[in-house]
Amino acid sequence: MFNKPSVYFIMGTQNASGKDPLKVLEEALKGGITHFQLREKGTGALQGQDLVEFAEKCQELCTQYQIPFLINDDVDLALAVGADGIHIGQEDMDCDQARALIGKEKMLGVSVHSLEEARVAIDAGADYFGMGPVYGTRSKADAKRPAGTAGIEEVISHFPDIPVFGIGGISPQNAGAVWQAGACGVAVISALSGADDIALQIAHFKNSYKGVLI
Ligand code: TZP
Ligand code: MG
Repeated sequence: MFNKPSVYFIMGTQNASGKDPLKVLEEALKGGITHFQLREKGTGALQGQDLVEFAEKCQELCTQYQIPFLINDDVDLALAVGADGIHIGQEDMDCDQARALIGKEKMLGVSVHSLEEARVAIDAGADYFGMGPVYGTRSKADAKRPAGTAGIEEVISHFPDIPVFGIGGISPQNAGAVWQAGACGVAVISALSGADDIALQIAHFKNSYKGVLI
């Protein structure tokens, strides 16, 4: 489920760079992403029934390619479409509450920025962490300052059993430090959604783990 090197794709319709978001997702699934998160945010974001229908189509595609389908923040939507899990940030509901709502079987991902946040999330039954932004990002309006990889290393040294994904501004060219820090994967929006050849870009991410750059 969290084998290295994992490539976790995150996308909402706002990230599809003018392309059909479902085509972008299918290209990414064909190309070998290991996880997918629907993160529908900002002006023009799908809502209500439109969002449910879009999420159902994402779920169907992920099921077809046997890749876990997670939803950002929205537990009700995750339960409605039978997603495989949810991902929450520190400004969302408590991890305990999220775990209680989704039950034991679904995956719970949590964004953490410190050892203390990591401890709380583990106690609540988090399955993995997202940590960032590692580098500068234009994909999250309220992103904190770039944190580099020191925090990832620290959390992994204290909690070696929980998978950690680096997130924020990660490309195949700068992913090396994320792997070096011990992350199991990279979580990526723009470097995949904006790629001309998504499958090739995924291959480059996976090669970056072996220290092979293009
Ligand atoms: N959380 C921290 S940075 C970020 C999120 C959702 C955005 C990552 O997007 P990109 O385009 O890969 O920098
Ligand atoms: Mg959130």
